[in-house]
Amino acid sequence: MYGRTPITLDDFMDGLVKRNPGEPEFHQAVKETAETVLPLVNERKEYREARILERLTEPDRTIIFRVCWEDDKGWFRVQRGYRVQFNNSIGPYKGGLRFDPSVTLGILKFLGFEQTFKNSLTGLPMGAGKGGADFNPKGKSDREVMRFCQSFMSELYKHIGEDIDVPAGDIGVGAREISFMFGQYKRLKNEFTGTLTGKSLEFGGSLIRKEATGYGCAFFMEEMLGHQNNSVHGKTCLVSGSGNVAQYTIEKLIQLGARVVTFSDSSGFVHDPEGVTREKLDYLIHLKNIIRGRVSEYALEFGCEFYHGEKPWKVPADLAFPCATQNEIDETAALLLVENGCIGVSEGANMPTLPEGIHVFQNAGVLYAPGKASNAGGVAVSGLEMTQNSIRLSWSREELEDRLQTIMRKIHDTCVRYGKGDDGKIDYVKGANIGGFIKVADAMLAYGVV
Ligand code: NDP
Ligand code: 2IT
Repeated sequence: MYGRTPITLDDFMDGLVKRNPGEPEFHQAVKETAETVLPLVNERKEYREARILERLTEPDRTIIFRVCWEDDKGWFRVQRGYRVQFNNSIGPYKGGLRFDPSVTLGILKFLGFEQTFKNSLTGLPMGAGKGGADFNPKGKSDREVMRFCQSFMSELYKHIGEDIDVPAGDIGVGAREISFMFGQYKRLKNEFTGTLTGKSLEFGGSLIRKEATGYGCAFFMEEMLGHQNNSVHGKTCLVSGSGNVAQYTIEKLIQLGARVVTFSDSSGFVHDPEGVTREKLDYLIHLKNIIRGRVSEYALEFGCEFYHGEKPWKVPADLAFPCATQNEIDETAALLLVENGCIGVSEGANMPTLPEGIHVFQNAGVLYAPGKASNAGGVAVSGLEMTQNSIRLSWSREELEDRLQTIMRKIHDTCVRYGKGDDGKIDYVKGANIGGFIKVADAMLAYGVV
């Protein structure tokens, strides 16, 4: 019986798939982690007997609710809202909200599971959660988004709180959505607390939060290259996405002296061989955040190529930063990147590389950082926003960027500590998984059977 004797990965996964049918992204995320963590669990009797991995893959609680709202034409709309409170062993549930038509329970479970390890890696006291809705903010008026956010929060507020569960942004949830949701939360609870992060600066937000995921993703690449006496400076970089994470990955890469030649949205990608400059990035940020337009308009404005329906991975470059969504680099794309000379991949998105793609990178000796390590900067500064809210003080931009950089360096150190092989090569997947796992597992052990 499992617990007394070791279990194989196949048997563990069979059980998980049976218990969670129709959730392929969740299966994928768990398998990627179990591959490196299960040997440790099998080896350490106390983890095995406490069935830590089974407990870690079962969310504490899943809340699913109806969200009704009225569109500008007066029609009623019905959406499904979720909050997956995954694990609060080391702190209040913490993680983003995603508004996208593709949102399902399985997607949010994969994201919540990843968040458990990511939040642990930051070294801050944060448990893990994820939520959202199958609502598409694209093409909606500000008033429609406001009505949706208010209706969504009218249910969610019952389940969250500054010491219970602290949501933030993710795909489709940026400053506008967080503001509407915080306004409604404050009204319903009649309290002003730091229950959401990613707030605007006027009402409790933190400097650097909006930049944090992207900056952290670039810093992590700088750490990996620095470990090999190399650097981002002068490198040609591919970025995918053009939202929050992509924008500030590009900004930091430009500051570090790299040349960013691609970015994308769900319609296709732009190739700008001369590189995105500060001025062009300002145009892109305005285009995506204010006009809410398409990246093809950048190509028209600056006379470069737009590739409809394609991803950027066929463009030759030194480094790749997938910052759009899950499963955007398959085996073919990974092979193409390697053939074209790519030496490093730092994931801004959550699980953007398929397992076959990861194996291609690892076999080719590419420095490959999984999102739970390389995109942890966002939630780390969310943690710092919670601290500032609790002490009712705001730290300076310099102090926060310094703290962010230190956290990313420590996450890199953790990956090296747990991921270094006998040949001296670093397996960042193993390092991040084991480094994130131990703290949560030890806390769960200490609590006994809960
Ligand atoms: P945004 O909504 O700001 O941007 C998402 C970007 O990805 C947009 O350019 C969007 O294109 C594109 N995109 C979305 N879905 C698809 C798709 N199916 N195919 C191709 N492109 C797509 O989200 P974020 O930048 O916040 O999030 C990006 C990724 O980073 C996600 O994986 C998220 O989970 C992860 N992440 C985010 C953090 C944060 O702090 N925000 C922290 C850590 C990870 P379009 O404009 O056409 O919709
Ligand atoms: O995936 C992520 O880490 C996020 N979307 C950010 C979570 C947060 O709480 O800031």
